[in-house]
Amino acid sequence: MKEMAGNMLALTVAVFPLHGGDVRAPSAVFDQIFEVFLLLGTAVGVVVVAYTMYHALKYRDDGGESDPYADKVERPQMGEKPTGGSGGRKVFYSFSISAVIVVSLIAWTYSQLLYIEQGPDPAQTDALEIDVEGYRFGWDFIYPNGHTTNTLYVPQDRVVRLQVTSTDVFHNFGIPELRVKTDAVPGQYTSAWFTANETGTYTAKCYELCGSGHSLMTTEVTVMPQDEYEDWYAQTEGTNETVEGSNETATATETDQRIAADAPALGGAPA
Ligand SMILES: [Cu+2]
Repeated sequence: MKEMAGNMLALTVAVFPLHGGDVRAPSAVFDQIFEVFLLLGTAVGVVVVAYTMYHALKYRDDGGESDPYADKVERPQMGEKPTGGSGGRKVFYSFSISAVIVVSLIAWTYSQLLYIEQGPDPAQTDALEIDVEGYRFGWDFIYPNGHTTNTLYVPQDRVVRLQVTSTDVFHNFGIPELRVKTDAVPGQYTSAWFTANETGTYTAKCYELCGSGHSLMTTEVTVMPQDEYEDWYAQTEGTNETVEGSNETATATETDQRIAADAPALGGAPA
């Protein structure tokens, strides 16, 4: 029976591939990790502080001469080891409960990060593959039909897989809001993935100091509704927003001008 249900599920997934919107976005995963740690951290803090306060109050020196616990506890004499207690039961419980919490947190976080590392099953998702090329100082995005842009256009609710490389020095491509970040190394491709559940404009940045224009090495990421994206993509066939060579030069020149304007000390000769 269980097996049959499993087969049915596999069949359903095979016939109807997971919609990008059903995939847990990296941003949701990281938000959840943050929330779990915040919640547990707060709980541990509250327990520890409350326990400390309670005992500080209970055993405080109230100025009285007599020891109200004299008949309840046996105080050790100087040089004598304390006796009594509960045979280390409290220590045992606190150690084992802490160990269980810490080990399960590590295991759970690790499994979440493995998911981020590997991404959703490619057989079950209709991912959009985009090549990203970093150069001093900008980004080229190359779509499956060969179309190249300097702004990243992606559809909403679809898994986007990036193959990131560099044509000159080390860069690092990241879109903070979508929780994507990966190295751009010349001669090598590194992959990253994300899904954007909301349309809008995000910012991609370079996260590896790569020269005087590094801080200006930002670009826009535009997330469009799926049908709008299909329309846009259909009319990109055979056209390039960045013509090989000429536009890269234009971008570089533009960046140089921005550097010169923003920070004369960086680009220009000393006055
Ligand atoms: Cu860079």
